[in-house]
Amino acid sequence: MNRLFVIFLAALLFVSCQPKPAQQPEKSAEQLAQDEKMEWWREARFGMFIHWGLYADPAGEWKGERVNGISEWIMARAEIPVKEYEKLAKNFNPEKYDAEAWVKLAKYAGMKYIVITSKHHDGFAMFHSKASKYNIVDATPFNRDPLKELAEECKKQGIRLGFYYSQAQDWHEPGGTYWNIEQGKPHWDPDLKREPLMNYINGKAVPQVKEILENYGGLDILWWDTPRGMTEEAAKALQAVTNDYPNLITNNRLYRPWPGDFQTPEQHVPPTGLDYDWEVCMTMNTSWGYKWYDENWKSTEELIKMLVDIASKGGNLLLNVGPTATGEFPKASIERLKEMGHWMQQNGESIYGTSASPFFKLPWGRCTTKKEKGITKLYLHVFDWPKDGLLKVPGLEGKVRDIYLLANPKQHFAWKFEEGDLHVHAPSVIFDEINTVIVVKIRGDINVVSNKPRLKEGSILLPADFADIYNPGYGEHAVLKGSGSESVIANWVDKRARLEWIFDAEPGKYRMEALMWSAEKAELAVKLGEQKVDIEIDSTGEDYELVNLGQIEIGESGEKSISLQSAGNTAGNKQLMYLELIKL
Ligand code: FHN
Repeated sequence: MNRLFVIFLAALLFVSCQPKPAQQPEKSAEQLAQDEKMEWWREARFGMFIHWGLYADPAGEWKGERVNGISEWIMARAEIPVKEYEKLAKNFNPEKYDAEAWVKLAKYAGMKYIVITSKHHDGFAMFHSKASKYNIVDATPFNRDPLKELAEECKKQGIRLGFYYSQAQDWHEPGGTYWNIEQGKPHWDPDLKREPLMNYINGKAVPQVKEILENYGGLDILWWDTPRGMTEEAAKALQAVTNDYPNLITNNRLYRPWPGDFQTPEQHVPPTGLDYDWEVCMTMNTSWGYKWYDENWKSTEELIKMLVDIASKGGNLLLNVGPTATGEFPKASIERLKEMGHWMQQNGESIYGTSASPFFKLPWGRCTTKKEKGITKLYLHVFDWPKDGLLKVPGLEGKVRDIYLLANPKQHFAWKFEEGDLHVHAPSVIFDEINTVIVVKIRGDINVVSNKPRLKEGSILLPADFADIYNPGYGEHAVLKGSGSESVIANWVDKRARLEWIFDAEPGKYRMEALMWSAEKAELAVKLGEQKVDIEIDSTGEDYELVNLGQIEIGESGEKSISLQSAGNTAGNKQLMYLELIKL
């Protein structure tokens, strides 16, 4: 027999002996088209948000007084009359604006797309618009279209571009909505004679959206915002415009409820993944627009860990920069972007095109994963290096072929499987102070036996680092400090923050306790599934104490959740409590 034919027969036999892959439900043509459209966006994981407008000039101060809140809201916060705010345009001359430098820095930081405010709630267009003279080319001495320059640079440097457009709130127009319109309140400027919403939608919003979609070389994203006072009629009029652009990605903020192509958790990271495309939008300090005295900067470490955390849950991060009225990025933003870029140059592979972590919880950090050519790669993001130099990957099953350092693939690590976990023997050297990425290369698929805690005839400990922390968008965020037995939930200040633990349990009656510290008498709402009990706890004094949270009864076996929310304490809005663990 011909040799080639034998090889062919052998290959055929091999193929037909392989176990059949598990049947995946077939995707509809619509889902396939959606996957195709979202492909680059899902792959990107990291983008830059830019909030730039007239508000960069007052930068948080009006008539010598500091105005509370985010700077792009200054017109509403300080109740500035339309005619007075308009005057800002006369002096707006961002001569140091350099689209090439902005794009270059975004790319260096590892960002794959930019979304910039083409018109924020103040109604001022940062692009040349025929639909309204209230725009940067016609109303300012600058006389350039910065968004055109940005679009050209993005094309040149190969980065995707999106425009933010405030479709409902337009504080400049008689028909535009404003923040408390839904409460029946009047616009703060009595001289702005009101008109129906559709006058503004048809007269400005629709024509401007047509302009931005037509004149900027084909946008990749249109980012709607704050659908306050929106009507279905208005949403449909705008949707009719976007319908002509099948590849355009839009968010969920056109109308309420509105699916869009992705959801937009703002100023907080969801504790778990979502079964929909999502993108966290986040400021580096507090304000979106430039505010000269906003020094509440997140550290580069926080930002890198945030990006990794989001990627490990299957989402994107849109990280904001608020340029100044001269057209420059604030120094603090530049520093952080460069430092993030430095980390991304070495570790970007562990972010781009990755999928969510297959693990329930990893006490030392996060995991992202990728599958290519029959190889599964696990990227272990080690935030807290185990002191004994032994990195335990819980419940992992698979044919490990190699383990190495992503920043230096020549550095390999020994491993063995022990008691169902993979143990990576890594010397107790801290490779990267923020986040060391170790790659586990596995042939074929992996299986993970979940390390979800299990409560059965006895006790269970639910440590702080197994809690999902639900933080409010704006306000103080409760945070996890440390890991394993040294982990603690700190900065639990906001009453809206909620801690939740998921675990498996058998039926029975259990006494519930929390190892915690509370300076004051406090109230806690404890929820087990739908059962809710309000508990008063005394001050724990100087140190942590096991505090009794009462009895709970579990009727049926299966997955359960316990959540804790503080109803406040006698100390007002100060640190409510610290919590180390829950014990059942
Ligand atoms: O009101 C705006 C705010 O100024 C900013 O643009 C953010 C970004 O997501 N969106 C709105 C608040 O949700």
